[in-house]
Amino acid sequence: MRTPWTMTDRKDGPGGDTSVVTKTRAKTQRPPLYKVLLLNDDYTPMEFVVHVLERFFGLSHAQAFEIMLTVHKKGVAVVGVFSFEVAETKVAQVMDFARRHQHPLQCTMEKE
Ligand code: TYC
Repeated sequence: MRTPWTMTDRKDGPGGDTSVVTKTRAKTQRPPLYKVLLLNDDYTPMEFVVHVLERFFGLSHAQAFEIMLTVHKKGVAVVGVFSFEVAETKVAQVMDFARRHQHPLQCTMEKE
C-alpha cells in the first residue's frame, strides 16, 4: 500500500508551492507619427490656403480659416498628425496643388 502523504512530498514547505509564474508579453510598438506643417509666405492668397486646408485635410471652413490665420501670424502651424505614409501623401498633394496654381505655398512634415 502507498505511504501516506508527508512533509517531504511538498515542494516548498508547509506553505505549499511558492513558485512564481511569470508571463512575458511582447511590447506592442506604436508606429511613429508625423506632424504636417504649413508655412507662411507673402504671396499665396489667404483664400487659397483655406481651400487647401478644407480640401486635403477635411477641415471645416471655420477651422481652415483659423489655421490659415495662425500660419499667417506665426509663420507656421501644425495642420494634422498622421502616419508616415498619410503625411507624405498630404504634403505631396498640397505641394502639387500649389505648384499647379503657381503659388509658393510650402508644406512639410516632421517626426512628432
Ligand atoms: N501670408 C499670406 C498673405 O498674406 C497668407 C498665407 C497664409 C500664406 C498661410 C501661406 O501658409 C500660408 N496672403
